[in-house]
Amino acid sequence: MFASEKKLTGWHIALALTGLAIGSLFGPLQAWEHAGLNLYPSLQPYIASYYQGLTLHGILNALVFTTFFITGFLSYVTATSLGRNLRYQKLGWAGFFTMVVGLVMAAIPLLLNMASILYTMYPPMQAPWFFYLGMTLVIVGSWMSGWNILGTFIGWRKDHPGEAAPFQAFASAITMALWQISTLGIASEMLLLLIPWSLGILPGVDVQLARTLFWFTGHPLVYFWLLPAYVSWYGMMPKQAGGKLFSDTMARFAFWLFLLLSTPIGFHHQFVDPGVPAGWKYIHAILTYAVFFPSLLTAFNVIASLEIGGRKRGGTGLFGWIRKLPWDDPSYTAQNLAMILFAFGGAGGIINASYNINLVVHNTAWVPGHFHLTVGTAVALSFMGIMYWLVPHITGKALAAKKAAVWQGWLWFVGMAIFSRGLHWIGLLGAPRRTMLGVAIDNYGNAQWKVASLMTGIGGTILLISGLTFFYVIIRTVFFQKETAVVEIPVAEPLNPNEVVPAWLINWKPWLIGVFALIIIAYGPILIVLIQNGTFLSPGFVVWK
Ligand code: HAS
Repeated sequence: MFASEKKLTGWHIALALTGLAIGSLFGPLQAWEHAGLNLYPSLQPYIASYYQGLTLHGILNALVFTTFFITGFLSYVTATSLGRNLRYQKLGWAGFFTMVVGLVMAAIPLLLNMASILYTMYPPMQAPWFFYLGMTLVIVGSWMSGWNILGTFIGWRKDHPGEAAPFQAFASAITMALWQISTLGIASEMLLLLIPWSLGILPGVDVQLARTLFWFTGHPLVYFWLLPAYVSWYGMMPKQAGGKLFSDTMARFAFWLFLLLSTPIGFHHQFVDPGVPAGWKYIHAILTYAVFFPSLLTAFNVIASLEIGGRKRGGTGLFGWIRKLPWDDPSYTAQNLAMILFAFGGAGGIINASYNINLVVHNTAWVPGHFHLTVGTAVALSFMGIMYWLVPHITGKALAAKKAAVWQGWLWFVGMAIFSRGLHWIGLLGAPRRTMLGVAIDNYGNAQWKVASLMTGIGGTILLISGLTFFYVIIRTVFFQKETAVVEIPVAEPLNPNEVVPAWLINWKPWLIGVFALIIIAYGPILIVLIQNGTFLSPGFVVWK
């Protein structure tokens, strides 16, 4: 029944993996550079510098891998969990091809070292207009996939008035709604500022306004990455563990809270920006503390669900159930390990969010330490875990090298624990982020940085081995596996089969009103001030050549 969706999702995953394969190769190069071994000169003339490598790493991993995987995965999950085909098949493919065209347009200047402006694309660093247009098309393509998902979901609701949709589809629809709303910031930045500026239509750019529009999207972007992992943690992993979802109602409530609270908090990335008054930063800091709660609800609900599974499998005692979890299942193991490191990444997030403590860590290596635990592990390792059942499900082939796949998850866990510990530590010692630390250490003569930077090198090496193992397993499965298998989609049932989802968790209207009201309160007045005071004067700079 879902042959066309399988094809669509399969192509999304193929592109996602291409992005990951190229992007992640630069990770170890950066890690080794920090440890004093700079291999970038040996890549010349193909890769000009550390900064070109870092830009490719950020864009291909954090933007390309994630966006292709998420749009493909959520499209499939929505269709299968609602038990109906995607409503607009052609739109799904149009979205995919728009993303591919955008990717090619952005990739050319990236590979030619014309757009080494890092994944945050901060002006006044300036890339050619077709780079910005390419990135915009990737977003427009993802919108189209979102319209398809939301259209399918709306179609189901029309046929089932007043009913609660299956959890996986509900959670996918919320994630896509969040994406549609939050990307209005970056779309405005691209269309109104960066593209006209790079074409010479605008005389200059207002850096403060551009950064504000960027972070309007940049923060909810992290939940666009995280929520598909949560779809699996809530909606699939309890089944893989042999358990049930402890509270379906609480899970839905957490998703609504993410929709409500993800966007109006972007200023926590701009605590040191001089053009934003402290009062606005304060409001965003408070709301950032609020968005911590749905993740705390998630920790409670998901661990309780896994415990049910562990106990059903014969586990006893306070912690004895943990040993009984299916640690021989690579899909499960990768995701459970991802969760454990996420607890540390989340704790670091609250430090970042605290206005005064942020001043200690902002723009230091601490921040990449934080986001390698969150997007680099909670998200990326969970997606790898999901692919360990999704790729066999789509191809009809049994997962090859299962033991190696289990090891892959552990290697990522250990490698990332060491790597991010090194980055957090060296950041606390004052090492800046996005800097060739190998050079800086010698010039600043800070001996204290040596051990921590060595840890990033060791962790990066283990991560490289893990990444290669992942691709070995996937390539063997797709191209060389002869054994066939019928792999079911894991669908977690609620613990209480009589659990009734209350109407206020089914009805979208009040939540959407709340979302827009909060955005207007948290962003409206300050955006008006920033636009009124906008000085579009800054020329573009190419600082990386
Ligand atoms: Fe963040 C910077 C605050 C979450 C990603 N963040 C970044 C950047 C990225 C990023 C990429 O307030 C850098 C951007 C740049 O380039 O400049 N972040 C937070 C907060 C949270 C948070 C409060 N971040 C994420 C997630 C990300 C992500 C998720 C990606 C997916 N972050 C910040 C701030 C900055 C920032 C500031 C700016 C810093 C600066 O100055 O530049 C929270 O949402 C975190 C909540 C998480 C938890 C953890 C819950 C744990 C769970 C798992 C439990 C299960 C277990 C398993 C333990 C509360 C759900 C046990 C089971 C067994 C069986 C054993």
